[in-house]
Amino acid sequence: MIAVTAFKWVPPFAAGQVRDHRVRWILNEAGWAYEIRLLDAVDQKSAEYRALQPFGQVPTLEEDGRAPMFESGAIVWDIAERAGVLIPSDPVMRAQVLTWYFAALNTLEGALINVSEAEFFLPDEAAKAARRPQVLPFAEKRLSELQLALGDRLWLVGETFTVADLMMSSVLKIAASLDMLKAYPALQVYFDRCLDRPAYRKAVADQCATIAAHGPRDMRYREAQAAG
Ligand SMILES: N[C@@H](CCC(=O)N[C@@H](CS)C(=O)NCC(=O)O)C(=O)O
Repeated sequence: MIAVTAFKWVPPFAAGQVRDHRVRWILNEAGWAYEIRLLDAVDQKSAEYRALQPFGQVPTLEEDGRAPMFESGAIVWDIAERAGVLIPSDPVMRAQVLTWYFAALNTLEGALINVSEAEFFLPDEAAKAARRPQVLPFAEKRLSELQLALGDRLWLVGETFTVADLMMSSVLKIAASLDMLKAYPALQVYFDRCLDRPAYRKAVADQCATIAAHGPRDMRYREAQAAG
């Protein structure tokens, strides 16, 4: 059996955004059964979990007979490859898919996360206003470069949706959550096209259902803090 870790609960701004949605999405695309192993803040800090994920983050992938994995990018690629879905067999196309896959995780995600951290984690409007000029222009530059590179193509590589589009649209969810995509109409259309898939809808609906069924107390934040 395959098990994926996810949080019991996250604040509303993060519901549907937590990176286990990527792993659920590719597993749904592959048609592989899996179970979700729910974590709270105490579990996150435990030595048992750190042995699986040294940084205490989600997601991880555990599978009978295989070494456990962490890093959503590594997990999604591994599943796509083994299931034979969303990665073209042609080596030239495959290399292009890999290139865009890394571009999503390396070139776009960090820039967008900086904005997201400013908007969602800084304590007040003054702190946000001070931070925005340091992070927003760079993220906007990246989005505009991506839109230019995409041009009028439907997908990043070739004629069909690939794992590069899965990862890029998952990263663009960060921009969408910040209301940044509407300034890039072609990217917005591309983004909507990528998410228009049953495997994606189920991934996010399942994550949100779990979060809705729990609350902050289930995360045992105080106990985790008390434990040091
Ligand atoms: N690069 C990692 C990032 C994982 C990550 O940041 N996970 C977040 C949830 S989306 C998390 O677990 N945050 C809690 C923490 O860092 O303590 C990946 O893609 O798997």
